[in-house]
Amino acid sequence: KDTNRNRKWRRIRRIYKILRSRIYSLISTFKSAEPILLNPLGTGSFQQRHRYQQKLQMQQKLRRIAFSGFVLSSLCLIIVLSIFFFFGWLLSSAERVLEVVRQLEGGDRAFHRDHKTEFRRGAVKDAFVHAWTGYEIHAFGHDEIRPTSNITNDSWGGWGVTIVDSLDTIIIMDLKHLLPRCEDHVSKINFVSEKFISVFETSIRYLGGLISAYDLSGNILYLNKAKELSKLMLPAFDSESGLPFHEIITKTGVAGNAAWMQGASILSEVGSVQLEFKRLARLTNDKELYQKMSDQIILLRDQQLKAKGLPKGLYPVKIKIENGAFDVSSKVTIGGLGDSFYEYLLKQHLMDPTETVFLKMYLESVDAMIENLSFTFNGNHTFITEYQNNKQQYLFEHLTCFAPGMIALGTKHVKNNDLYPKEKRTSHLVFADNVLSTCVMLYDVQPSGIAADTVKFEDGSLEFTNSAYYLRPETIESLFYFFRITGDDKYREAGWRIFENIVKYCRTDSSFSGLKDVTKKPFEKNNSMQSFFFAETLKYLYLLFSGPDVIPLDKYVFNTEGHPFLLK
Ligand code: DMJ
Repeated sequence: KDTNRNRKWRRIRRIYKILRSRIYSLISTFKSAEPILLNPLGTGSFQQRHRYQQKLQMQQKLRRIAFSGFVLSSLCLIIVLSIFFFFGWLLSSAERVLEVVRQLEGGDRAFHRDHKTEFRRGAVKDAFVHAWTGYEIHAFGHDEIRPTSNITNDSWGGWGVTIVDSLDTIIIMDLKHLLPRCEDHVSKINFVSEKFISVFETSIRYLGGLISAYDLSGNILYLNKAKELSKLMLPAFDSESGLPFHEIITKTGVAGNAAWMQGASILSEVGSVQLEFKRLARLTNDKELYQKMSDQIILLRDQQLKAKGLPKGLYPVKIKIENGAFDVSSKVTIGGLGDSFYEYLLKQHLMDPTETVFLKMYLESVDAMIENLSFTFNGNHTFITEYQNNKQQYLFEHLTCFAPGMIALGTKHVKNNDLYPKEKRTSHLVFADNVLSTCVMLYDVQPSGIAADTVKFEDGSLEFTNSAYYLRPETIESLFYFFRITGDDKYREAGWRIFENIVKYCRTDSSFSGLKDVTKKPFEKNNSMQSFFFAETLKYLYLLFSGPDVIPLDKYVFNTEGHPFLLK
């Protein structure tokens, strides 16, 4: 029977025969090509036949050489490959390739370097150099330059906070020629002061800056200076509870809280100096200091559990320094006065994954943020609000925009799957992404393309309760984390838009300035450039346009002032 199958086989056989005959005829053409192409023997003159014979011999010789060359090189290749194979070279390089593939699969596509990204990275570096040059010319050694009047400001201890806060950015941006002058300055700083200095700000900017510069460069000068400063600051922790006072006179060790605080301590201040002192404790092998820092946070957790009427995971901003008790009538916020306390819960766990208590506290807080503090504006913009005496304020601060980045970091870099299962990570990441898109929207809606500091979401409209811009980093910080973690280019695009507008409206002849009002033209400048513009805003922008090999997130953790510490 001429079935379909038989017909198919016959066709295959026919194709095979055709192919075979084609190959044979090709080979025979090649074989006969020689005498046809050259002069066939037996015809022509003696000289012609002689020339032909010579050519033939030469051709045969060449063929022999080519053949033995081929055999020899194949043998060599086999020998070399087997040597590499036995010494594991091939294996480890395959491992490296696999690692790249794994990262790509995890969404980390930042490996692709392209012209546009390199250009943007260069533009951010240029902005840093522009701002730095102005500071160097007009204010070197002072805390800050006033960017429009070019006079100096010294309200951060007067030790040149811009220099210390910028050291690691200078190293990361590979602007090392700027370092000798900075090092000379750092070596001459005398941290003994007769004036009160802020414990929190000194810790995150100076101590954090020095530790990070040491972690990135290994230059012992920075570590020695960090030790010198921390020793002078330690009396600030001599309170009944062990929690740090707000300010200290380093000359006398006298510490206390400022009058404006009306006897209370602030959550973000007492709860976010731990990362700096813990990293230093590791570098100096001071286990007691390390434990002391952990104990402060445990005390706050115990006091939170005792406080009445508070949702689990949320902490009011005012605290009694004597025992860490919370003033439950004070507000709960993830923005200013609360922010970095939550950030340091996660980061202390990343620093030491065996301290699971911090992970538990952190996860409770994120859950509580979603449950109690988050709202949707006009159906599609998620924001995190403040709450006081059981009442939501519907206020959203630029400062809160660090939270999406923090959450994204946790979803990727917490190793403990039992406490942080996959489904929870996914829902947290989705929430964080929604909040980040609100942060970006708040830039995009302004005529300046720059977000206001505080906004109130009210009945379908936005009220800008503080329309200034202080060159803050938080949205850019979150864009950086999101790009690193998802590899989605939209985060880079948003960062670039923000950067372009900063250059357009904040750049002065000598550096960059904050704006008094981002909602109204001509976007008047406020004559202020805080050191976090160098330490965070420009650093996170630069990292946004860098590959993941620049400060990899599994090797470093950033303090709240953008200073990366080694995780070891
Ligand atoms: C920085 O000094 C730190 O990030 C701090 O934690 C709060 N915010 C400012 C920058 O806005």
